[in-house]
Amino acid sequence: MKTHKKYLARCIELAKNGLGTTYPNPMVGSVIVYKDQIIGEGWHQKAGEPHAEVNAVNSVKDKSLLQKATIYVSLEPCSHFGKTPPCCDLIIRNKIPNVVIGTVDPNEKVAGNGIKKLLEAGINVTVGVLENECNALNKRFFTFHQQKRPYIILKWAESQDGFIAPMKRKEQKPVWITNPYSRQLVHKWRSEEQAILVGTQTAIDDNPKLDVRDWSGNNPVRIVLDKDNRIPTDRFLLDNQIKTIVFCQADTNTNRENLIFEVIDFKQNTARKIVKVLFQHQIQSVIIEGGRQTLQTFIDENLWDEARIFKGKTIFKNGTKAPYLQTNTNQKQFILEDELIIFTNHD
Ligand code: AOF
Ligand code: ZN
Repeated sequence: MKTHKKYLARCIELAKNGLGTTYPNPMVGSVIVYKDQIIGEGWHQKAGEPHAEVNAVNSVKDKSLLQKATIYVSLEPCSHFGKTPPCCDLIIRNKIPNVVIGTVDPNEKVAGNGIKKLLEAGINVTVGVLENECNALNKRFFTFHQQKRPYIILKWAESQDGFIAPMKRKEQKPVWITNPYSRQLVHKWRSEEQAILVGTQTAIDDNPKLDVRDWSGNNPVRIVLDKDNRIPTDRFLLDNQIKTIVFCQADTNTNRENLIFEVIDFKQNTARKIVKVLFQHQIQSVIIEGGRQTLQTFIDENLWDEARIFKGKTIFKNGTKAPYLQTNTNQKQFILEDELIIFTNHD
């Protein structure tokens, strides 16, 4: 069991190379072991491209060893024809006698069928090694498939005295509360999520681009709430440059290549309605970066999984109060002089 854990831990490590690039697929890592030596490794890099097991098998130099080897994989090998053929068939075809799996794939198309197929082929299958860690690795993918909504991260920065924006603003520019390192970290976070969401007032006041210019990686899909069509068309968010979903109340706009308008009724359960539409768009994760009202809406409807809050050194004395979040557990760390507090909303 200890050896199994060691190799599964390596699978997780490999899988993490795909953070931010595998959507809508999960991050998966795989290692192939013969006589307690790793003879092959691989991870899933991008949807549409080979799965982890395929890359691991391809990396083995002496393919005759596969018949005596064990393949470790952080997620149940797939049994279906998706964008790529089933990994189970690959394992069976190469006569790999032992398969050790981290956790069962929650995707309805797989969900135990992979394990069944391997067992029926007479393969030794072990399931549930480092299961919690493998579930946590794909918290976004699991939330999406099991709860039929994206994984939701709330993010804001507040001043030492608890404000997210000062009273008066001279120009349409965000007022930075945190230091440049925290700011870069935020861009890294953006690159890790599939989508980023802000409310109307933030779009108007800050004119944000919501891209990852301080980090390398994919730009998330932008999502903006524009209930009353108040956002001026010259704002970056409406520039049609990055895929952007605009939630509005009345359909007075026409979709453009990268600009998609979604009509919802904002009266009640707004957050619930938004996440339902995002699920239909196959969005598996979203980071919500403000403003106060938008963040509070998701908190009040208890539709969030993580809150990442920066507390800067700045003092505003007055302004927009930070959202109200009642919770007990937290992890604290410091990014230079800024305090970062992370809350998780697990039941
Ligand atoms: C695996 N190994 O590395 C991954 C798996 O459209 P496809 O063919 O890429 O299939 C996507 C689904 O396959 C995805 O939703 C998930 O259920 C599974 N992902 N499975 O055996 C992998 N990435
Ligand atoms: Zn597969």
